[in-house]
Amino acid sequence: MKCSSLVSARCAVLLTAVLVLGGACSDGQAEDVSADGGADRGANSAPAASPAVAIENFLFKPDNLTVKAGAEVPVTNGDDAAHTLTASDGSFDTGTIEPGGKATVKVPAGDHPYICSIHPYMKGVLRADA
Ligand SMILES: [Cu+2]
Repeated sequence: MKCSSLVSARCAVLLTAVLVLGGACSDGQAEDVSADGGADRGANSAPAASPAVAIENFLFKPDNLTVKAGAEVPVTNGDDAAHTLTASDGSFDTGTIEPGGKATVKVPAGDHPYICSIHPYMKGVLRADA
């Protein structure tokens, strides 16, 4: 009587362990899927494969982007107001981009803080490795 109840207790423990392991496994798969689909490459990571900057609601998106040196980065203005993307060090300047318009900047090696010259509180950084 004592013996058999001990066995079934062990059995229950084993069963629980298997269930927990099974749960951990499917969690791992879910993480893999989200890692593949994750588009959240941003600050201080490897250069983006097809970098682009969008302007929405008076914000640069992303406002911190790493590209390859010499990369040409399209800048799209999705706002109803005109904007620019103007490097503070003079490396690049889109000039005025009208609402719905598009321009391209070529990013030389280095760190380049930029602003919108019409709305100087709009800020971002484009970086390129040498
Ligand atoms: Cu602006």
